Amino acid sequence: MSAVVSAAALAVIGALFPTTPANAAPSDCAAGTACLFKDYEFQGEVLRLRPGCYNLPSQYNDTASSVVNNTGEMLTLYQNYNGRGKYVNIWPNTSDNRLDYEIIYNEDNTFFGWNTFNDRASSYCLR
Ligand SMILES: [Ca+2]
Repeated sequence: MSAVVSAAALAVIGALFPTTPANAAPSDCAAGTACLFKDYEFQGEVLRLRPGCYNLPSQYNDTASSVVNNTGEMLTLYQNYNGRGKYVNIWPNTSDNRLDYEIIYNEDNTFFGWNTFNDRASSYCLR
């Protein structure tokens, strides 16, 4: 009986203090935008990206684990700030639910190989 009461009490608390949705999805990244997620499967904190080339804010540095590119532009994620270091291309209108098995290029645009890019992105270009 007490368990029923507790559940009812929790339901009331939930109604009073609604939480953010637990399950994010690529559709949470609006059409025409690109987004980085801190966790796999489009979970965790999301950062919406702007057209152009930028360093990631410090709180998002080396945290991206999944990505959505709902734009017609190429999204390039770089391992270092200022578009430096190894990089991975996220093609237009694609998403990647786990940045852990990627085609990686060296800074000189030569092919590096397949490797993880999880928690590595520090800057990006969307163009
Ligand atoms: Ca990095």
